[in-house]
Amino acid sequence: MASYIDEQDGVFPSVCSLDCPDQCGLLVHKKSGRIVRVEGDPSHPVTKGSICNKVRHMPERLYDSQRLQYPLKRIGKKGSGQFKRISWKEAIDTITDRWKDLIDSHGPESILPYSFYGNMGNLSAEGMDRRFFHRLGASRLDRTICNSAGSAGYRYTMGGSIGTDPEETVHAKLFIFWGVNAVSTNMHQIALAQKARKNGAKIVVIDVHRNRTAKWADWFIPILPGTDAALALGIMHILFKENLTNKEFLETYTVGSEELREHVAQYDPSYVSMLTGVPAGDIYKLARMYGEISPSFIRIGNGPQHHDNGGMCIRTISCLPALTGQWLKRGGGAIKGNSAFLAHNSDALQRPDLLTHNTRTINMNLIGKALHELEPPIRSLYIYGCNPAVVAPEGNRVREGLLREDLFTVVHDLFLTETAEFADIVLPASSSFENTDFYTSYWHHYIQLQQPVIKPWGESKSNVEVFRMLAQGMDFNDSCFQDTEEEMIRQALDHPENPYLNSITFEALAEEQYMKADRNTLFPETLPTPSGKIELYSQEMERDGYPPLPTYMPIPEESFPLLFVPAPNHNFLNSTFSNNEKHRNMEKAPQLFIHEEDAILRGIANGDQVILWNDRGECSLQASVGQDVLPGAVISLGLWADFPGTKQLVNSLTPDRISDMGGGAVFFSGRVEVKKA
Ligand SMILES: Nc1nc2c(c(=O)[nH]1)N[C@H]1C(S)=C(S)[C@@H](COP(=O)(O)OP(=O)(O)OC[C@H]3O[C@@H](n4cnc5c(=O)[nH]c(N)nc54)[C@H](O)[C@@H]3O)O[C@H]1N2
Ligand SMILES: Nc1nc2c(c(=O)[nH]1)N[C@H]1C(S)=C(S)[C@@H](COP(=O)(O)OP(=O)(O)OC[C@H]3O[C@@H](n4cnc5c(=O)[nH]c(N)nc54)[C@H](O)[C@@H]3O)O[C@H]1N2
Ligand code: SF4
Ligand SMILES: [Mo]
Repeated sequence: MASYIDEQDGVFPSVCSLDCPDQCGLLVHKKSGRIVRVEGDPSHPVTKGSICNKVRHMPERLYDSQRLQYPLKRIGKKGSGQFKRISWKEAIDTITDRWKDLIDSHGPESILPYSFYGNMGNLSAEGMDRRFFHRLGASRLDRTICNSAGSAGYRYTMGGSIGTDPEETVHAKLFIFWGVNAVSTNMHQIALAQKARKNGAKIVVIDVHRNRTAKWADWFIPILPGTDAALALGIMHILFKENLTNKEFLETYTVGSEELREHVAQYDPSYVSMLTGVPAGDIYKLARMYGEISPSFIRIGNGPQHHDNGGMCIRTISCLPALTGQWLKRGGGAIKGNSAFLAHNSDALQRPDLLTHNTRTINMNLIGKALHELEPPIRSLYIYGCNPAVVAPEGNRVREGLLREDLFTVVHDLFLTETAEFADIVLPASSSFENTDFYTSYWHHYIQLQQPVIKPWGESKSNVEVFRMLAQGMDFNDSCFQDTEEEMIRQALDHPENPYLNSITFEALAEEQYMKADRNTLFPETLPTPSGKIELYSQEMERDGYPPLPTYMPIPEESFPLLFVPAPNHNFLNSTFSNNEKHRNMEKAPQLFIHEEDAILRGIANGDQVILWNDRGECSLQASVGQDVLPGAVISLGLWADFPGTKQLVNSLTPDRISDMGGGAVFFSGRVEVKKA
């Protein structure tokens, strides 16, 4: 396999490792052994050489003087951020000695891994780490913080993460960006829609915020948070009533269309208007557009599913394309996610068979609660590829939990993050440009290989390498802990169960750099649902205790007046880049968008510093007063994280309730009050 490490100068292929659907192909320019420039790879069929600003500035982050170079051990009080350099040997010995003691006295379940997709590489995020913790018998983590409610909801309708091939969407004539700020979070879907727009396509955005995507659209429909299922049901009501459905498609490819037709009679547009804040006239206009324009494509975002009713919401929206038969039209349909097409052999990669007894599973959204209340307690946390002190809900509870003197915490990251400040041992992580890995997008259909371009920064190490060392320290002799990265990739690609992966071998991938899933039909003949069809009526849902038909269920009331939606921003990637001066300057300030009616009531003027609070905590932001949100809702952008003593941590305010499906997070269903600071 090629390694570009020893080449001092040149341009080398690479892939963006961030948790972003676009998963861009990159070209990395090296001079005298250092990366001096990162640009898009023009030959990548989907991302075509354009990349976002965040990653264009990546060299600054790679060579940031703050980047961790050595293992550290805590010398000051817990959380005080005082550390001293130690050797890797001391770090690994300290961790494994402590874990051996804990296993003897309290069992392996006293240890909990806590990770997410800070690096989307399959080996980095769910490879050697999973093998290690399975073998250890540690408590298991349910990784629910991102899209699990939406995925669960979508699965009831479609059977899996199966959507339109985004490359086909250039043929669509109507785009609905539904709760997705794609200009910031999926820029190449915007490029494809822009191309279609030149051929006459119309762009509709449904969102709680007049965000960058809304400003770019032909028609922005503002909606009250958590009410999208009602809007989708109102559209269905009109489609059935006005005979705008595709009967042939419904008969051949779906189950339950008759039940659905009867069921949606109750979602009269005037009633739906009352629930959603969308005028009845607009509901008619939208439904008729959707019924008449074809092909139509819905990009379903993550926003609507970060609510208590998020699973059912996505379940409901995902029924729409079937009603008008869009799945058989080139470019028609929807994307929530597309991971099924590149599913690899995760059993071979993660080795669940190494776990020989039943262990408890902990929902990552409940980490604050778990650190305080769980019996028997969690006594050690190993955190990697994730920054829970900033990104997890009920943030104050999380940070108080991390302060527990008896909790032994290890954090593996590229920077001394807000979470790492609470660690007992900090380990330096190499960047993805320093590792071997393979990447599978959850939006487009390409698998890509990452081969190391530069040597690891300081003494930093990849996730795979650290877990190899930890396995050795724990005296695990299983040969899988000695597998090379190349061997692991081969094991993952050997997956006869996924026909879309048929022609993709390690050799071919090493040769090509990126390869497309073997998808040769617009729409799979049979879906992985119980009936093999699109399930408008789902017996499985009934069995699982949900209404079998798409249904609107309001989010619970809280005793504060304003719904608070703390969404991501343009120049950070979750909390990544929030420590970078340039990115912070591009964002200007952490803002709170508030409707002028709500602002006047509270004596708040544009640009005022305001305090937001509820039972869970408080936070301070700068007011942006106007009409970018509906009255009754306020919106912030970005996971800012000044530390310590910051008041910008929006997750101090977010609830750790669990959504209706998939154990998902409900970041956008909390309520606050706001006053001038
Ligand atoms: N620049 C940038 N790109 C990113 C990220 C980032 O932080 N920054 N994060 C990455 C990750 S991990 C993810 S999961 C994706 C997420 O990207 P998206 O899928 O775009 O999801 P969000 O940005 O969470 O929310 C999208 C929109 O939903 C809106 N929203 C909130 N509640 C509701 C609702 O009830 N109804 C409707 N209709 N809209 C609602 C918000 O106002 C927001 O504009 O982006 C990825 N890409
Ligand atoms: N209020 C609010 N909260 C949210 C959201 C929201 O919209 N609003 N979005 C939620 C969503 S959708 C998500 S996905 C989560 C994301 O939350 P996180 O997964 O915590 O994402 P990041 O904040 O980007 O942190 C990723 C960390 O991984 C580190 N990292 C990168 N590469 C590697 C590597 O190879 N090895 C190791 N060991 N570390 C690495 C980075 O330096 C960074 O510190 O946040 C959730 N939290
Ligand atoms: S963050 Fe997204 S848009 Fe930016 S380079 Fe990476 S994959 Fe592309
Ligand atoms: Mo996410």
